[in-house]
Amino acid sequence: MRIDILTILPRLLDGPFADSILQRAQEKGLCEIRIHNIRDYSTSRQKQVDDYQFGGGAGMVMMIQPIADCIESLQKERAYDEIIYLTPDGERLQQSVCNGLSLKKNLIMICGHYKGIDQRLRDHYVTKEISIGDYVLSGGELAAAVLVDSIIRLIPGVMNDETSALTDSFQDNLLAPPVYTRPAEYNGWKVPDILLSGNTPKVEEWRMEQSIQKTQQRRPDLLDNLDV
Ligand code: 6GU
Repeated sequence: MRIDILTILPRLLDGPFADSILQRAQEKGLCEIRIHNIRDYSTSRQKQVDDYQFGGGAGMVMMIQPIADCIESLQKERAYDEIIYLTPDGERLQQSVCNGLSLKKNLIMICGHYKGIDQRLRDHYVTKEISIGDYVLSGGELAAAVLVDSIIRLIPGVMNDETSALTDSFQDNLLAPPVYTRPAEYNGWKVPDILLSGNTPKVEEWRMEQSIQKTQQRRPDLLDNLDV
């Protein structure tokens, strides 16, 4: 998979992809993440990327030209499955969206700033608009990092234990059960006996019960579209 990210703050994205799972995924050639500085594509003398909004009002708008030229130059090289705009007024991200995007080959992500990008970019280039939750960030970069992470870890071969992505919270609309590791007793706090029993079917049954109980308590909304 290849992901091209368009931003006016490329340095914000240096960190998130340089470590751990995302770094290894790139080294193994399972994904390629390219950051593009939108300012590099501005044809204006001052490398302008934003301007006042028509109709007046506070806040700048990101201009069409630099972003359109960047997208078109990328499209000359390859076909893109989705052009995603990260924006608080997009569709709220959930696991099913991550699962779907993890099957794609080429993605573009556009990080918005200020009042956002000129609506004509959304009308003519953008194919998907995503928000990562009901709160406002100062720009789309951190949201793009979240989205990339959530997608890349699902690509086969990226995680050490491939089954572990399948047992995440949300993967079956249930929250994950509690987990324990050694020692079996610490400070008098014991690990549930069932986990030490070696009885795998009973352990699985217990985990499922715990998942359902936790989901009922914390996220009853998830149980409305349960498919177990
Ligand atoms: Cl995608 N962008 C910004 N600026 N804020 C957000 C968001 C995105 N998702 C939630 N809040």
